[in-house]
Parts: sequence; C-alpha cells; structure tokens
Amino acid sequence: MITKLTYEQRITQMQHPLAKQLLQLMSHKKTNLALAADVTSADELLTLADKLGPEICVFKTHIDIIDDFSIDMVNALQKLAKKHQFLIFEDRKFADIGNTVMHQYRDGIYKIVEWADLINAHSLPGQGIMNGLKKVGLSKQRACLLLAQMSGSETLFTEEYTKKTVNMAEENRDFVIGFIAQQRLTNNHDFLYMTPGVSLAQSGDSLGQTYNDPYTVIAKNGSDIMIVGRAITEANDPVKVAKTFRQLGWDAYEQRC
Ligand code: 5BU
Repeated sequence: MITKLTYEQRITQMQHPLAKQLLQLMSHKKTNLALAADVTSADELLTLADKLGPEICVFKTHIDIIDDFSIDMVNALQKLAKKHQFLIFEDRKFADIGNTVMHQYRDGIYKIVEWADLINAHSLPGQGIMNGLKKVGLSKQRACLLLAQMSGSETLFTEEYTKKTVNMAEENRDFVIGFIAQQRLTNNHDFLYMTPGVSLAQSGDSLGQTYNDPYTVIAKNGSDIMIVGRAITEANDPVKVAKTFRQLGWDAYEQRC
C-alpha cells in the first residue's frame, strides 16, 4: 500500500487545486512537517507562524482555544501563510448534521471558511455532513480531510468504520483530499495522509495521546505529512527542534521513495 511515488509525481494525479498546491509547496520547500500550534494567545500563535513558517507545509490551529481571538489575528496569519508558503488547517473535527456544520463552518465569531484552507470532519453523521460543509467550502475552493483513524490509545475507531470513511472520501472527491490517519489506507495515490501523534522522546502523554517517530509515520506507515505539536512548541528552542523533525521527516520520505 505504501507509494514510492514522489510528492512531485503525485501532483498531476490530484484533482483538487489545494491538494496540488500542497504537494507543490512540499516538494519545493522540501518539508512534510505540519505544526500543531496548540497555544492560547494570538501573540504566541503569530510568533510561532512567523518563526516556524519556513520549516513547515501546514500550520494547524485549534482556533477555539485562543483567548484573544480576532479577525485581525487570522488576517495576520493568512499574510504569514503567504510569506512563508504554508497552508492553514483548522482542526475543527466537524461532527454534526449538515445544517449545523454549515453554520459552524461559515458563521459565529470564527468564520472558519474565510481563512482556513483545510478543515477536517468525522464521517460519523453520514453524507449530510459532507453536503453541509460543501455548501460553504466548495465555492471558495476549500478542502477537507476525513478522520479515518485517531492517535489516542483507546480510540473506538474500527476497521469497518475506517473503510466506510474511505468510501465517503471517494464519493466526495470534489471536497475531500485525504485523511487524518495513522497509516495509508488504500492503493490509490491520489489521497493525502496526515498523521498526528508524532514525537521523538515520548511514547504518549498523561491524557491518552500516543506517539510514533517520523520514520515510522512516513517510511513505515506511508503517511505523507506528520503533525507535530508539543514536541516542538514546548521545546526550549522550537526552531531548532522543528528543523530536526523536518530533516527526519524528509529523510524518511526519501527512504520510502
Ligand atoms: P501533540 O502536542 O503533538 O500531541 O498534538 C497533536 C495535535 O494533533 C493536537 O492538536 C491534537 O488535537 C491533534 N490530533 C491528535 O493528536 N490526534 C488525532 O487523532 C487527531 C488530532 Br484527528
């Protein structure tokens, strides 16, 4: 199941412009590192984006944990995304009926669709969730990743659920560009895989998170992008540690190819 194709070779196989753009910037910048920026102030968020922007392909947010959220903050984040060439991914994990997720994606104080290139969603509610999100995201050429597996030690995801999630992705290719998963799930090369739960020193945290190292995630399990959070953000020198992850992730990818 693991593809030996390079990111560059897969660009033409992608249908969605954002998937093409992401693979392009990954090959160009030589990075498959995504940062999970789980900080709680606008200042910390923007500082991370500016300092670590050159090292990453995706900047992942949890916008609802920011104490002083403002539209100015996301405007500034979008400018940094342009300056450093990364995509913004709001890890919102939508999980409701179509009408509700439509509002959650478009309205409220966050107006996620206005600034997040990528979002993710659970397949659990069925096709209605796709229809609701597409109603908002398609016209703005946004894209979605489906949660096919999670990284926690006691997740309730089953093989059957994961398979059905893959089917849902196949039926919604105009919006779904890939998965959040722990490993590659199909023989197709035209889905992107992002994997959270990545660390070098730790095997987990005290709240159920489990970690793999970059080699396992990229070379052994065939994921495309590794998502690293606290291992970088809580380090004494986040830039130095990000550079280390970036190199390990890229080496693992080159070994895979
Ligand atoms: P960490 O600090 O590297 O453990 O952060 C991991 C991030 O990825 C964090 O933002 C989680 O919300 C996110 N995550 C995850 O850890 N596991 C999952 O299965 C999914 C998201 Br989906």
